Amino acid sequence: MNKITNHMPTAELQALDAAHHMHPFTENAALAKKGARIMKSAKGVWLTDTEGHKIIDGMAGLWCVNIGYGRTEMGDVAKRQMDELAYYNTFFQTSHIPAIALAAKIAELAPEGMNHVFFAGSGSEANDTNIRMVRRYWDIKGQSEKRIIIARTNGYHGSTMGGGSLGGMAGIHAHGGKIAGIVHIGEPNWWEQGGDLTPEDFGLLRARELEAKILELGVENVAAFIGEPVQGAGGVIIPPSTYWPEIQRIVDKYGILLIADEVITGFGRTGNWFGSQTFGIKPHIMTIAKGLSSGYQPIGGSIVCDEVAEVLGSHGDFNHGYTYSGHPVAAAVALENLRILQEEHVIEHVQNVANPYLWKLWKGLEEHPLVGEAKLVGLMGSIALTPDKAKRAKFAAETGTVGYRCRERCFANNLIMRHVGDRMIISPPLVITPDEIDILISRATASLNECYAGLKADGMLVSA
Ligand code: PXG
Repeated sequence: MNKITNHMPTAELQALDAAHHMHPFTENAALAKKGARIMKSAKGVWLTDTEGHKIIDGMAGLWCVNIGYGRTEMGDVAKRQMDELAYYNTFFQTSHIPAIALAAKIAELAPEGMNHVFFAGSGSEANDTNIRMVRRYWDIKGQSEKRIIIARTNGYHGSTMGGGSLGGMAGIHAHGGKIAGIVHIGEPNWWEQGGDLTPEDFGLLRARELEAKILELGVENVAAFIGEPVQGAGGVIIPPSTYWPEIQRIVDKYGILLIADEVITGFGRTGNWFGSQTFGIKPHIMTIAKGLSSGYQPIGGSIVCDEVAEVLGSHGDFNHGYTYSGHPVAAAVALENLRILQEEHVIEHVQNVANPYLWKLWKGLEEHPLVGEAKLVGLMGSIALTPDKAKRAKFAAETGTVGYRCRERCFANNLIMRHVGDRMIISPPLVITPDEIDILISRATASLNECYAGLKADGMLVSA
C-alpha cells in the first residue's frame, strides 16, 4: 500500500520525509531535526498545511503559480488530454495537437520575430538547450570558435550542469564544478555594490563590463550573453534604467546572440507578457518555464527568433531534445493557463490594480527602521534589510543571518516571504487582490517588527 496518505499525523509525515526524501538546496540532516512544513492544499493565494494553518503565499510557490492555486479547469484539461493522448513524442517527424497549439500560441504572444519554440521540461533544461543551440548556430555559420557564453555573477539559470554553470552562484559551482566556456561579469546590484555612484552611472558601468569582456576574449570567441531581465533568485535585483539599453547597444554592436532568461519574468510577472517588453530588450532567444503553466505541470522551453530558427533548421538535424519535449499533457495544461491569463485579463490586473496598490504599501516599508530600499516591478519585489540606511550598510553578522531571522518570523506569521542574503523577496500569484495585499503587508510588517525587536534584544543592529 502507498504509505503517503493525507491522514497521517504531521509528525509521522515529517519522519517519513526525513527518512526518505532528499530535498533540493537543503541541509537534510538539519531539516530532519526540525521537520518540514507540509503543505496539503491551496486555493487562490492561500496555502493550507497539515496543521490547518492558512498561509498567504507571497512567492507563488517558486515564482510560478501565476494564476493562483486550485483552478479546476487545469485538472479537467489534464484528464481530457491524458485520456485522449497521454504521451507521444515530437522526435522522428511526428507531432501532436497540444504541442502544435501551444507553440503557435506562444509565438502569438511573444515579441515580433520570435515565432519558434523548442520545448523542455524545465527552465534548467531549456537553458541547457540554449547553450547547445547558440553553439550549433555559430557552427553552421562557419564560426565554430564562437563558443563562450557571458553571464553574470549572482545570476540564476537553473541547477543542471549547464544551467548551474550559466548561473553565477559560487555555492552552486562549488558542488560539482562548472562547464567550460562560460564566463561571468558583475551584476547591476546598486544597493550592495554601487558605492558613491548614482544608480544610473552604476548601471552603465556594469553594462560596459560586457563590452570589456568581449574585447578581452575576442568577439570571434563569444557566442552569446545571457541575463534575467530582473534577477529573481539573486534577490529581485531590478537593474538601473540605464543597464539594459547599454547591454542592448553592446550586443548589437558586436553581433553576439542575446538570451533573455524569462523563466521568472515571463507570463505577466513584470506587468507585461515578457520582462523583455518591460525593459525594452530585444533577445534572440527567451528561456521560459514556471508561469508558462503556472506550475500546474512541469514544462519549459526556448522561444527562438526567426533567424536563429532558420539557421538551425537548415543544416541537418540539431541533435538535441528530451523525451518530454512538448509533453501533450503539460502542453495542454499550459495552453489552458495562457487562456486564463489572457481571457481573465490577469496581466492588466497586475498593471492597473495589483502593482499600483502593492507599490504604495511596499514603498511605505522604507519607513521601517530595518528597511533600506524597497523595489518592485509588476509583482516581483524586494526590500533590503540594513542596520544603517544612510550608509546602505551590511550587518556585522554573516550575510543572510538577519534575512533568515526575518523569514522565520514571516513563516511563524503564516506569510511566505523568502530571504536572499539580507534581502526579503516576494512574488505572489498575479491574481492577488487588494484585500489580500493588505494581509500580506500587515503580516510582513508584523514580522519586520518582531525581527527588529529580536535583533535589538540580541545586540545585532550593528553595521559590518
Ligand atoms: N532560470 C531562471 C531565471 C530561474 O529563476 C531557472 C532558470 C531554472 O528553472 P527550473 O525549472 O529548472 O528550476 C530558474 C528557476 C529560488 C529558486 O530559490 C528559483 C528558481 C528555482 C528554484 C528556487 O529563488 N528559479
